Amino acid sequence: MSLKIFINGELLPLEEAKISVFDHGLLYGDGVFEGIRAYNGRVFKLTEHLERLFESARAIFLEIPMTIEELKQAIFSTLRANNMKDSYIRLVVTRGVGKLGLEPGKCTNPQVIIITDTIQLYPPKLYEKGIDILTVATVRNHPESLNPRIKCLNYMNNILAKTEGLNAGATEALMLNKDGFVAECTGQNIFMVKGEELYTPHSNSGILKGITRDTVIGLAKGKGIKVREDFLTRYDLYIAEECFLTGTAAQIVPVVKIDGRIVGDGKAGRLTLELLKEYRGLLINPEVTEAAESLEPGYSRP
Ligand code: PXG
Repeated sequence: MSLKIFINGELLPLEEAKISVFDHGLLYGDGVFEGIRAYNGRVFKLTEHLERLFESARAIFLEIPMTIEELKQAIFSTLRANNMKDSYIRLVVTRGVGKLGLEPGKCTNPQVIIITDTIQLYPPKLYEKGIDILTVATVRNHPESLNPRIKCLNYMNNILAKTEGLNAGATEALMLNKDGFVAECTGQNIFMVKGEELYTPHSNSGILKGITRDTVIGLAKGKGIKVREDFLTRYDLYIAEECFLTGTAAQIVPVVKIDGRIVGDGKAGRLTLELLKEYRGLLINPEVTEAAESLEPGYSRP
C-alpha cells in the first residue's frame, strides 16, 4: 500500500499526489511549512507548531484556507490513513498556482499538503558520542531581509551553510548572524552550559524560535536552572562546559567539538543528557501531546 498524502482535503496515493509546476511554492519558494513529530500515536506540541505556521503565513501575506482545528483533524486523518504512530509530519502551505512573475496576488489557491513519513536525522550513537560542528562563512539571513523566524519554503541559506559544513568534514554547520553573533545551526537551535547556567541565542538573534528550544528552556527552568537568552559569540561557545543542539527531528544532540576545539571534557555533558532524558519523557506526556485517536496498537507501516 502506498503512502497517502493529504492535499487540499483529499488523501491521495503518493503516485497521484502532485502539485502544479506553476505553483509559486516551486517557482519561488513562496510558502510556509512545519516539521512536527508524532510519538506513539500522539502529536507533540501540535498547537505550538500550528500557531507558528499561522504566524509565518501572516508575515508573508499568506492566508491559510483552513483553521487550526481543521488542520489538526487533517493531520490526524493522514496519520490514521497511513496507520502511523511514530511519524515525521511535514505540513506545507504553498502560495498556489499563479502566472510566471512574482506577484502573490495572482495566486488564488494555496495548497495545503501533509506528508506523514519518518526521519532519522543522526544515527543513535551520535546521541552518546556527540557531534562536531563548524562555523561556516554563510551568514544567517538578515532579519530585515528574510527574518529567520519565518519558517518559509526557501531554505537556500541553510542548504548552502549545511553543504559548506559537510564539505569541510563537519557533521553540522554553525551560522552566525549579520553582526557576527552566534545564530543557529542549519536546522537546529544551539545551547551552551557555563557555570550551572544555560545560554541560548536570543530569539531576535536571527534564528528560528524553535519549539524544541522553548521546550528545553521550560524543562531547564523547571529544574531550577537559570536560562539566559543572550547575544553569544563563538568565544562564549569555546569556553562553554557543555553544548547541544535542539530540533524537532534531532531532539537534543550533544556537541563535543566546535571549530576544532573540544567542548568540556569531550563527552556529552551531564546537563545535556539529563535534559535529553526529560525531553524524551515529555514526548508521551498527554499534557503536551495530542492523540491521533483510534490508531491500531502495535501498528507497522506496510
Ligand atoms: N532552526 C531552523 C533553521 C530550523 O529549520 C529549528 C531551528 C528547530 O526548530 P524546532 O521547532 O523543530 O525545534 C529548525 C527546524 C525538515 C527539518 O527537513 C526542519 C527543521 C529541522 C530539521 C529538519 O523538515 N526545522
